[in-house]
Amino acid sequence: MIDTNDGTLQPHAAGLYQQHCAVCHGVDRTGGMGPALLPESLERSRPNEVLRVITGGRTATQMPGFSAQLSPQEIKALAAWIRTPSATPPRWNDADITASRIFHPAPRDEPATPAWNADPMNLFVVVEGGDHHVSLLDGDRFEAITRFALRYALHGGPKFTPDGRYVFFGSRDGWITKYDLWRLRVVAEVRAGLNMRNVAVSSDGRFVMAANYLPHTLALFDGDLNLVRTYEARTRDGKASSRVSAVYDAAPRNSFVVAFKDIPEIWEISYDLKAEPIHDGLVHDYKMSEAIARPGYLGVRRALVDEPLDDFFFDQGYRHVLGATRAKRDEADGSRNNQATAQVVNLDVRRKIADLPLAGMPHLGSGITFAWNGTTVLASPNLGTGDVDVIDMKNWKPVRTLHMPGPGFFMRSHENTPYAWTDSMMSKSAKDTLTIIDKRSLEVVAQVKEPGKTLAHVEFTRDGKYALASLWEMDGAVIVYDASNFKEIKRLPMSKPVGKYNVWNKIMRSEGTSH
Ligand code: DHE
Repeated sequence: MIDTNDGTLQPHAAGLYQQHCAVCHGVDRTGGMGPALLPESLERSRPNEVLRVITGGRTATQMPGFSAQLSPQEIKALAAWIRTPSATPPRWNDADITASRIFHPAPRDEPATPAWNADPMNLFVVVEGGDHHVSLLDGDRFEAITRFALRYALHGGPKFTPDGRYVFFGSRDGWITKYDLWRLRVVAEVRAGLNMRNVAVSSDGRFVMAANYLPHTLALFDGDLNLVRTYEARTRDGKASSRVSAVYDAAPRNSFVVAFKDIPEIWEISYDLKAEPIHDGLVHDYKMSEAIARPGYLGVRRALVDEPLDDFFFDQGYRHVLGATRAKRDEADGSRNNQATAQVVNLDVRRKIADLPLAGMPHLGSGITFAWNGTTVLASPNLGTGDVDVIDMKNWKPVRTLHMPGPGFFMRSHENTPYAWTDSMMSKSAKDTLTIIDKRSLEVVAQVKEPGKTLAHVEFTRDGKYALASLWEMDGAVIVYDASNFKEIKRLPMSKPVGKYNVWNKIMRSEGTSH
């Protein structure tokens, strides 16, 4: 206990942390066997949840409960203290990244063939958030090939090499894991940052890029997760730095495209060896005399936009970035006014070319595109209004707003099905419902339900004949539906299956799946 200014005795939270927590979560709270406990890492956890975990532990992990060793007052003090910034800002530089790399060389004489008998292009990788495992499913027989433990709190879609053999997973704590789907083993791991958003794999399989919140960096690796270089997420004048919203691979452009949470820029980083030298500024602003000519290869090409983009998406040709800026939280009461702004940026001319007429909180990252009525449309769930917005991508005008039973997070379809599926997982009353939209009529035609449970995140088989959805519960399941009549075919028990990813749909960049 320590004396405070007001004369009360308060538990010494920093001391309690070093005594009870540091061994697993790191002396500087950056993580170890347990996850990082920095304010940035805890942003998504409610205060009561943190108290509950310290008191009672977390099932399916090595986190024990501390109710026998610590008083409720001490637990409260600890829970509050881990939300305060560290006295010295945590460091994660190139040397730390390099030192964190773990590499498992291939066993001698390892054959370059799958160790199982299934269609390697119709596999599903299922991320099970309940106990931090991944299941590999045969997408023809709907049977598990293997199940393995991975890093705590994976987030974002795993990314595949173009041959479909290797997959890269990213965790919120910054770990990237390269896994060999054919030989069923971890190949390499590296910690790219302390708090990471997502990873992207170049379409030629040579590079992996990680987008970080903490530190404000992008990290570029080769295909075996050796660090190539980091990029500081800074404005051109170096004055402001930013968290990175996300990075995606823009295959037809041979480049990575990046947006930022705090600075109004979009970056394009080309991995094309023949990339033209670039001027690190704006095309419409371009003056030869001021040009900073640099080799274009792995250089940063910036587009300045009106506002930072929190969430973004592309057209199928990757000429346009469709981005949304979420309303900032009110500093006094933490509320949002539920308004976003959305824009279309042309990556060739590197500037905004249109506003997107989307109110509420469009979740563009989960959008899909498809042909409709002689044009191509974008359909995107909306976390604010709960509607699905359909936009004509020729003129960026709204075509239809479809009312859902509640706000949803994910939307999916496939070239071979006339239907798109979306969830309402953000709604208390409708989280158990998947809504099915006919892409021809733009009408809702059916719903499937798991009463009282959370049902979300659909992915199709390679041929589009079956839709797999997550029963998003600790004792959950992946449910397989016939995609033509929406009847259940099979259910495979899983521990809170978060997302599932079909190798073929991902490497072929199906228009109905995420990028
Ligand atoms: Fe995600 C993908 C951002 C909260 C589950 N999420 C993504 C991507 C981004 C993103 C930028 C695309 C990365 C990729 O696939 O390469 N997510 C955000 C947020 O900003 C947000 C709202 C707040 C946050 O703190 O991160 C957020 N996301 C969540 C969740 O709460 C979810 C539901 C549960 C979880 O596990 O964290 C969640 N996000 C997912 C999933 C994907 C994802 C399953 C991959 C979707 C896909 O089908 O590709």
